[in-house]
Amino acid sequence: LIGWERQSLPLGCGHFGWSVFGGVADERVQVTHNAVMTRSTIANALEIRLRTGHAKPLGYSRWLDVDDAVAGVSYECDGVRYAREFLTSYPDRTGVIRLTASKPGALAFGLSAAIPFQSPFGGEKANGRRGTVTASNGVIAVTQEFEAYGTKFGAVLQVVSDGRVSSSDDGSLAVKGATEATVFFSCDTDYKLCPGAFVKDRKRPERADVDPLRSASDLVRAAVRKGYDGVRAAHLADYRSLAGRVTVDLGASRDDAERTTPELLARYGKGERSAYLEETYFRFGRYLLISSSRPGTLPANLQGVWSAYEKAPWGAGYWFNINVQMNYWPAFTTALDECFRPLVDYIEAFRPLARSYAQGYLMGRGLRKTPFAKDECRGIWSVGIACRPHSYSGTPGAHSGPGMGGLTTKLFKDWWDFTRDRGDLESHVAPALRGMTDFLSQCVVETNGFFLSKFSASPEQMTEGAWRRDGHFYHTVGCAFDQQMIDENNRDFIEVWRALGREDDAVSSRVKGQLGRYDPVRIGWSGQIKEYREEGYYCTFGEWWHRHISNLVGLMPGSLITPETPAWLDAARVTLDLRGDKSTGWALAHRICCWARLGDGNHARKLLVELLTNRTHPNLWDVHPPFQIDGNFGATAGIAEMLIQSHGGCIDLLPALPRDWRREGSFRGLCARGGFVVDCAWKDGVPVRVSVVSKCGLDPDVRFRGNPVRDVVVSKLTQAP
Ligand code: FUC
Repeated sequence: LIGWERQSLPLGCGHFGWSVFGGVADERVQVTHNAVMTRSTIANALEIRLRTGHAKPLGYSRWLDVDDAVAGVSYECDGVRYAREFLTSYPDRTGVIRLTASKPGALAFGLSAAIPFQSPFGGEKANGRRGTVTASNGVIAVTQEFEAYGTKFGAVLQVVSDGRVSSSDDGSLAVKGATEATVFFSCDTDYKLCPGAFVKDRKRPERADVDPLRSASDLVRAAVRKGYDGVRAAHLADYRSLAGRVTVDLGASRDDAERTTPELLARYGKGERSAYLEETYFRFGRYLLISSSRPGTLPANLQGVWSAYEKAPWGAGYWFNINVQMNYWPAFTTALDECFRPLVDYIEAFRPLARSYAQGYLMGRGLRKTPFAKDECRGIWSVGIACRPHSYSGTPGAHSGPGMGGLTTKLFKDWWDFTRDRGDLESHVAPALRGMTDFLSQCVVETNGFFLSKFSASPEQMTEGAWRRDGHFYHTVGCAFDQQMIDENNRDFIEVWRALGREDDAVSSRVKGQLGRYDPVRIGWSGQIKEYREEGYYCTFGEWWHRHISNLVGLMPGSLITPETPAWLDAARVTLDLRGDKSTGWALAHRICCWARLGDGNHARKLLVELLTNRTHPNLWDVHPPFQIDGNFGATAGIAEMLIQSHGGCIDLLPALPRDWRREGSFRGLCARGGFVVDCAWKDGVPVRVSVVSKCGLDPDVRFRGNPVRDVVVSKLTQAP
């Protein structure tokens, strides 16, 4: 596990993920499929082994090319150079390993697949797992069955080679006398993303009417027919069409491009800063999102689509008190809005259940007396905390308040703002916002002239600190997290409703009566943004260095605290200073974004340095600990926020450019709200060449340090509506 976390190279096509180790004698490719679950946790799906028996390699190298999403291994052994290339293809739902030897006939290896963590059915926990691995005619077939939700999994590996391929009774294949060989792989499950997927207790979820082994073998057969070159070409065209939209040049040195990532990281940790490493981290963040979240797949979970665990930490779930939303923070600014679709599909699938929970919450907390009318809270989704492919946990409570819903709506509002796609606005954004607004606007109670969240909790903040046994989650009324996110959500809904030209209805009228009285930001005696209304000095309650900075969600991802509210902005700075610069992976990422929004590039960079020095594995995965991918995504978004922002009504160029990036640099393809795609080159920290593509014909208002930027080349793809 430690090797997997720190060293393996991730590849993925959303449907499944591969972790490639690059072993010489024994190559390991670990497979993850996010629907493969034991009870409430995603588990390692399959282990592929490729045994060469090679020893004492010379000139060994392994790599992951994030511009092409291809990994490789190469070394020399007994005078022969061996090479392997690995890729996973979204268009073909296939993984491919291509092996070659420099000497004709020198390539020989064994190929096998093993089902990890099998356990008997019928135990008390009903958590059995079993399966079969068989081999014949150059094909390995794997089937698996999970007792927990009855999930069926199928995988196929087929070898095509110019050598001899033989199959053995133990389910493995052997290749001999070859010069080249290609291993084609695919897998599938009978998971069906639909309301019936979410079940309580030990009920059986609704299943897709597919035989996963059959669909895996159909996919492999099609890939074999297409051939290695065909699959590779389709993969490159697909991957590059997303990855190639954006480039960021922070002034990297050419020498650094010749160094390995672990070496760069080690030097960086000792104070040798590398813009190349920072650029790579940014590219890697986008790479991970493209590899783990594509239309038709499950969303990226806490580990994206990579899990070698038997029991993944926090169940590899979708955690709605910041983690899953943070996964998608880079989606819009870095031009990957397609990658957001899986979260939309997922959320929409559990609406009926979420609605019943929402009703239970409001009635249970005395916030309403009667069940929902037919059209109330229709578009709602999770206000629970942890969700998984088959389970959906409850309502606000325990450690997080209803403001969680606003964190999700923010993504929907951004989806609309960045893409301006009216079809998505009508079918997805508006219903989602309306449903959540309907719910959140009922979570509040009029108190001393304010509308305050009656149950309220600032995510996971504890009295007496987490380290004390008698510490407990602090429950209150109207904490900053809930008030800010309810306020953001309600304003976003009104804006979207207006954009659609809709008449006032019950929800919008209620909201209009409440907006302006949520009192989302209060300043305390330390000059801080209070986390709690009853707080005096900073941290009257809770942990001083708490990882969540939930009193700043109106700064990021929200748009409540901006240069238009200077006193709040100052208080946000005080709060961040008091909270300190040490934290866990994703929490550092949130701080990077916040400092960027405060316009303090040097401080944002300081935290990026902290993240790369103390919270990043040699393979660039983020460390919470354990490995948690939200930090990769949050920091990628943070780097984009340092270069461009647009939440304040204009396109703000280089709002938080750190000293070390100032001399010369550029970005291409970053996006701004209003449907803009922006290129910008700078010298000595000042934009020198700026061009904007306006996708829906709006005129961009481009600013640098608050002043309009002249000489912007604007091209409009359509006329403004
Ligand atoms: C939130 C965080 C934890 C962890 C978990 C998955 O609850 O507070 O630190 O990241 O999600």
